[in-house]
Amino acid sequence: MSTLVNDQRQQLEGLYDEMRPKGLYPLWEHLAALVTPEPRGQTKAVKWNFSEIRDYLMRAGDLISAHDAERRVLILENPGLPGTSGITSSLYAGLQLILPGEVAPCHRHSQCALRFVLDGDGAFTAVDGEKAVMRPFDLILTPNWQWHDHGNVSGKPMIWLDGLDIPTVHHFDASFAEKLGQEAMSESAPADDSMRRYGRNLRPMRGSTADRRPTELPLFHYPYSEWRHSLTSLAEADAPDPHLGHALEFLNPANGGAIMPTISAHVRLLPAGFESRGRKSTDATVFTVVEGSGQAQIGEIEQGLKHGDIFVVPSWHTLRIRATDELVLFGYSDRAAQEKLGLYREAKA
Ligand code: 1HN
Repeated sequence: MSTLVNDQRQQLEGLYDEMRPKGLYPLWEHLAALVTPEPRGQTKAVKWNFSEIRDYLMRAGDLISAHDAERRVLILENPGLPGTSGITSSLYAGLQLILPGEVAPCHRHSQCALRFVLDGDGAFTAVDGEKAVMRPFDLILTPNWQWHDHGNVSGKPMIWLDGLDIPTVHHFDASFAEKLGQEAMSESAPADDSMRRYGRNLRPMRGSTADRRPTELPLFHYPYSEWRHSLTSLAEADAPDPHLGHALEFLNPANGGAIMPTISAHVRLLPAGFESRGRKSTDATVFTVVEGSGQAQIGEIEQGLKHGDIFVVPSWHTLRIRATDELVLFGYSDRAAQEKLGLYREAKA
């Protein structure tokens, strides 16, 4: 617009002033910012450390019960997205604490959630009345609109990472939620029942009495013992991918697709001394360091990585990872949603 003569500019400004109160704006002043040639989000490449958050969580644990809080969670809000409760523009992350003997009461909502266990052993998440026993670094899903409650029947505090699609649901203005009105749902199946039925790359024949979970999302527990074994096997079978290391995506056994409609999750192993080549993708990703240590270069930002770190790789920021010791990462992103919408892209550097 710089070629306009002063008089024209003045008249346009007058026009804008008149239109503004009527909710009308000139696209030609906004087009470049609205439709960018490449992603230009506000999400920052930040990092938290588990042990620091844990101290604050334990202090919150002295002051409010899981029952009173409904969910005793500290939100990890991205400093680039203040006031949104988002860790990225589409995803939320929080750390949840349940103390021994406590219950987080049963509810359901439109938002999809995953839990990744960081500390403690032996609490449970029940989904539609079926318990999954939570062990360190297990992945547990509570897909949208399924009843879920948590309880800590172990003797130690239990802390996990909650990953939800809250900003995505907010974007569509499609949030519904309800409480069951009881602490826990009555038991509908023995603990780990769906893992026995659906957890081994097989499923009960459709239409048989054994096929009892919702057909579209039958499995909700991916234990560390199993995914770690698969990663080890992959690392023995093949050289690491130059950009990803050894990487495995968690799958929905019903269709071979992502674990939930809006959220994808994966794990990766980078051998000691391995240095990945650069890769960028449109799905901003939340990572946590399960094992080992190293260094991540995220765009222009360098982050040291150690056990318990939670860090963000924003959309279209080139990620390079150097593993000092054998490094194992868990990551989740909105790739599942972007692929459905035809938006997902990645590029190698
Ligand atoms: C939720 O349902 C849980 O069930 C945790 O543990 C965190 C954050 C926002 C909305 C719902 C849970 C949540 C949440």
